[in-house]
Amino acid sequence: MATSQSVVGEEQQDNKLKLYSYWRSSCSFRVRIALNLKGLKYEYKPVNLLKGEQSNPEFLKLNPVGCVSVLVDGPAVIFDSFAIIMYLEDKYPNHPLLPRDINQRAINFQATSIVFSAIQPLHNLGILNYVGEKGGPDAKIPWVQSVIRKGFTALEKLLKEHAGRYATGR
Ligand SMILES: N[C@@H](CCC(=O)N[C@@H](CS)C(=O)NCC(=O)O)C(=O)O
Repeated sequence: MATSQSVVGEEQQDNKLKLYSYWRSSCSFRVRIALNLKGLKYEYKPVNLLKGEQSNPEFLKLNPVGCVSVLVDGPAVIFDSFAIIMYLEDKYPNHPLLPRDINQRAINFQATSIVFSAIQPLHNLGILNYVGEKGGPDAKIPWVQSVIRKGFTALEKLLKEHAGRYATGR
């Protein structure tokens, strides 16, 4: 996991981060990407969503919402991938994830917000199970497609003027 850039992060890190995560979860992917871009080492704590481990009482003490990811950094327990990434950005400023320019930052926050609030949570496991219960198993895929299509359409409009090598930034 560590890259050659991780040396800087390791020097600054005096206690080991713990990440409660599930390999196939997109929320977990973004946190792992942020940790790796910053070159931070962490201990991986798997939470198997398919086995319902997110609802275990011990896990709910860390995240009362019952979702991954959760980051534990010494006494700090942080849940929600956006909150975790912003915490990492503040605490470990090496290899910054955000541009300095406030207008460019606002573009990043808008893109983030579309993914965090208009796409991903509308088709997470809990919601999909609910849609399946109420509308039957065939209702799931059209629901997911409609949510993703709407969100990606918005993302494309937002990023049209800003994308380069990356979604925002050249
Ligand atoms: N806004 C939260 C959403 C967390 C979330 O929905 N996590 C999903 C995995 S991507 C989860 O744990 N789902 C479990 C469930 O729905 O029971 C974040 O970005 O961390």
